[in-house]
Amino acid sequence: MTPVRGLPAATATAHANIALIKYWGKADDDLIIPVTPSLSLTLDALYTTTTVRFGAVAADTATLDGEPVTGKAMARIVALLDLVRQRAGIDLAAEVTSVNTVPTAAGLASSASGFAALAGAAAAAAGLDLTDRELSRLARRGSGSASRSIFGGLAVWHAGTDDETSYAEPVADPTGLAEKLAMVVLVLDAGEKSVSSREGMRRTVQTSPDYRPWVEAHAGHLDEALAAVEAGDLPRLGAVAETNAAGMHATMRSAVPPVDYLTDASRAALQAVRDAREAGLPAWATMDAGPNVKVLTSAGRAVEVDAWLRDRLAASAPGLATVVAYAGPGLTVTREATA
Ligand code: FM0
Repeated sequence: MTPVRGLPAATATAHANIALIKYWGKADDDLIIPVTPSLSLTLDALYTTTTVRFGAVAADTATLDGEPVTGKAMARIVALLDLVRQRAGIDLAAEVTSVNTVPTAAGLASSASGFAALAGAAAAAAGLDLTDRELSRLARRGSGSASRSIFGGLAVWHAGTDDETSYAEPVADPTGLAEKLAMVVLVLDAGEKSVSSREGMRRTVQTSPDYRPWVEAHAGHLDEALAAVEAGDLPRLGAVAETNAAGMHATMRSAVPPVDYLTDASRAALQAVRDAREAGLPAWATMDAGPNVKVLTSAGRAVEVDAWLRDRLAASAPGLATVVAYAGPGLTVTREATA
């Protein structure tokens, strides 16, 4: 066998998460300290696996699904690698290989699973032995939502006030509600979003008259959602998740210039979710920085909800792809054995 130069490689897998109570707006752009806390469900079907090896290349390189990563995306990876190198006291370039497992090219390649996997793999490859909380803080520096993808099931990201206090952790879930939840992802448009979430939230914080009122309502939303989890009450959780997400999108629409991720297909899907509920199905909608609609439902009825929505949207969205996802696990990391 040809010996490989450099430190032993490490590989990490992290799953995507969808926020039920949203993060939108930063108090500190550099450290990625959010204005609000947030609550999310980690999903089994969408994940990223990343391998990092230090010392085998002359300059940092990264590939995603076999394609070289360049430009701004590469700069964000290098910035996270720099944090890891600094902490480990090493000065070696890294080779990063990342694979996104997103069924049917769903256009949901989330920065959450990506930066959580990168943080886990890079830290282990640099020989660091970090706690989950430290990994959450490190992943946060890559992308805020990645702080939550260190954990499986339901996770809350405490906003905090500085690097030390801004981290995610699992939510107390006495009834095991996470395992009874599912998300039906309606993939309405797999293309690149026109305004990045980074730019969209900056513009919203700076210009939207609806932003502060949303932040004020947000604390009550999170309390309500946590109380719903405590009680194992899906309808209660679904209702507040829908309200919180709708409010977030309203803040964007009144930003200057407006940020509107909703397309006609999104609006039709939101109506279909309301109709599904009228028809007695458990279904509540949430959306992020793009046109796709994610439907919170129960694990036991997710297949039925998926079929109902696909049937209802068949005429208006002929090419509709959907992904049915259940609660997923937290970060896993393996380190290559030293010879
Ligand atoms: O996930 O600027 O993490 O709470 O998905 O990299 O910190 O991509 F709807 C938007 C995602 C925010 C809500 O923000 O931003 C949520 C959102 P970064 P992210």
